[in-house]
Amino acid sequence: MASDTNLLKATTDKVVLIGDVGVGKTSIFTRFKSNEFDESSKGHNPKEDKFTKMWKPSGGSEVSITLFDTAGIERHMSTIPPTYFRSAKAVILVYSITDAETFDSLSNWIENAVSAMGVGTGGLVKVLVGNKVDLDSDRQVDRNRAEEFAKNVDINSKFVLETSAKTNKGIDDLFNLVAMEIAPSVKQSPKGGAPKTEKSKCCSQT
Ligand SMILES: Nc1nc2c(ncn2[C@@H]2O[C@H](COP(=O)(O)OP(=O)(O)O)[C@@H](O)[C@H]2O)c(=O)[nH]1
Ligand SMILES: [Mg+2]
Repeated sequence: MASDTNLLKATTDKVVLIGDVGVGKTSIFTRFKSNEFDESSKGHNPKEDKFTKMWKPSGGSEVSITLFDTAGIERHMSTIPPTYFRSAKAVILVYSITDAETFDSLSNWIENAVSAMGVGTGGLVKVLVGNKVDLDSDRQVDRNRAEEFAKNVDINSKFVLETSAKTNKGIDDLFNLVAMEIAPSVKQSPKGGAPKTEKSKCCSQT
C-alpha cells in the first residue's frame, strides 16, 4: 500500500510555455531543466517536451512542477493540440522584448489557450514574460506596454516579468512566482514558519 508521502510526491503541477517561435521558450525550458543555455542550438528543439522537477521557492516548501515546451509545434498556433493546455495550472506567455510582433501575438495565444481549456480557466495562473532582456539596446517593447496589456487581459502586474534565458536573469524569479502561486499551502505559510501540510498530518493512528 502506498504511504501518504508517496501519494504526495506522485502529484505534480502542469505548467505550459507558449508564445511565438524564436522568443526563447525552449531556452527557458532548458534553464528550468538543467540551468544551461545553448546558443548553438538555434532552430533545434529537444526531443523531450516536458520535464518534472521539484522547485523550492525561497521561504516556501518544494513544489513539483512539470514544465511543458511546445517543442516546435507552435509554428502555427492552430497546430497546438488542446491536450497541450489541458489541466495546466499555469501558463507562461513568452514574447521577445526585441520583437514587437511576438508581443502582438499574445492576445491570440491567450484566446487559444482559453478556448482549448474550455471551462475551468478561473484558477489558471497566467504569467507574462518578456524574454531576451540582455538585448536591451534592441528593445521594441517597453515594460510599461507589457503592464498595460496585462491590465487589459486581467493579469496582475506581479505576473509581468522580464527574463534572459541567456544570462539567467529573472528565471529563478519566474519559477519562484509560479511555484508560490500553484501551491496554496506555501502561500498560506506563516512568515518564516513551516508551510501547512494538513494532509500529511491527517489520520495518524496509534
Ligand atoms: N540574446 C538572447 N537570445 C536568446 C534568449 N533566449 C533565447 N535566445 C535565442 O533565441 C533563439 C530562439 O530561442 P528558442 O529557445 O529556440 O525559442 P523558441 O522557438 O521560443 O523555443 C535561439 O537562437 C536562442 O539562442 C535570451 O534570453 N537572450
Ligand atoms: Mg522551441
